[in-house]
Amino acid sequence: MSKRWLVTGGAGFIGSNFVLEARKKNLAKVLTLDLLTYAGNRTNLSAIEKDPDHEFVHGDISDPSLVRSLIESFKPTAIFHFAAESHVDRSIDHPGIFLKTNVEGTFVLLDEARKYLSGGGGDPGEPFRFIHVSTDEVFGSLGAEDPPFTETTPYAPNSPYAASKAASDHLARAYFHTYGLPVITTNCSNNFGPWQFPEKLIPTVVLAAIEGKEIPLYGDGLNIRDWLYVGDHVQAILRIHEAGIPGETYNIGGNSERTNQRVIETILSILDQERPRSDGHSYSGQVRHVTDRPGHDRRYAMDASRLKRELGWTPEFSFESAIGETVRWYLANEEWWREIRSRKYAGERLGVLPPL
Ligand code: NAD
Ligand code: TDX
Repeated sequence: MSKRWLVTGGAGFIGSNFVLEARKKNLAKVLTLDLLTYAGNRTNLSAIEKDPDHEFVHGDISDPSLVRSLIESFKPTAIFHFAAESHVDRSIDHPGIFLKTNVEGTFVLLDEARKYLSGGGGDPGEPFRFIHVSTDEVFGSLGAEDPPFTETTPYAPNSPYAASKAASDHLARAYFHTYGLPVITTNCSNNFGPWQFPEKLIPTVVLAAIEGKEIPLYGDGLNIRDWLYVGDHVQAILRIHEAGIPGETYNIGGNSERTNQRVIETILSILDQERPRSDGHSYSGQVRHVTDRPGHDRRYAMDASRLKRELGWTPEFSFESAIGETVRWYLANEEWWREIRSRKYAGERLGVLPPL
């Protein structure tokens, strides 16, 4: 197989969905580099545990000597960079680790890729690509009547997480313009699906509901996110790797704007059908309005028309069909999330964060 992909963050939510798809379709040999922070989980990749074309390395993207030796020995034809600290609430409490991983880690990867290519590395038959996976949050917040974000919307990050991702996007851009590193940046909206860590809205709601706990809805519950099924995000990234233009950026979105309140109502009505409460009441009685997230962006919406028009990508799943599948996945994979919940994971690495 001539394609060799170095995937960072491949034990996390989106990265593991990507690695599993790449190996299922035998698209490339894959080397996963992941630090296994509280959000990383080798179990996500257990289906390919014995796959001879997948290798897992436990390590930090901000360690230049490790990254250099992996690039020199594996000789990737592409780097897919998913690794990040990804949770906005945690970035508010502990911004430093977001700068370390998202900014410094991205810098190390870009710089080692540059040195590898400028030193004669690379495969003449396989044009090298560095796919930098980013977010809609770099664009800031929209008002109710504003048009969705496009690739030319100015950056206006509002959280430490968004600022760290914006900084990494700027580095990616600079490495293309200054050194000609063939970087493509993708900015995607909110993902959902299997293996999403139970700190994000959708798994939080499912698990709190079935455990009989209060379901926290921040502020007035009318903040809007644009939801995309993770499998559609993975397909978009594969298509961009195949046909995207180096130096360009592509917005990825589901055209599925929903208030948080509506997302929660949809999940709870699925649960009322699939796993009714023993007392016969609806789960909706467990929802509680809680203190808002500081600096909480009001609305995100992505205009993904460039990706559709130029590269022919369209999402396959509607929010309604994929949310049902996702809720059922969490119901069927109780062992996965119970194991996560039983860990004292967060404090162990960061020394500060309380367990969820
Ligand atoms: P996640 O938190 O589930 O997974 C992140 C992974 O990165 C984990 O496996 C973790 O162990 C690993 N990691 C963290 N620090 C590392 C380091 N220093 N070195 C090596 N590995 C490290 O995140 P996710 O939701 O899968 O997001 C993946 C990427 O997609 C991120 O870059 C994120 O910014 C971006 N993104 C996410 C969403 C979303 O809705 N989840 C939307 C748009 C973009
Ligand atoms: O318990 C909750 N209650 C609640 O009302 C949680 C966890 C969230 N919320 C709200 C905050 C947001 O408006 O739900 C919305 C979604 O929250 P998150 O799941 O934390 O996602 P968000 O902050 O929108 O960021 C996500 O999408 C963009 C990912 O975590 C980022 O990594 C990605 O870049």
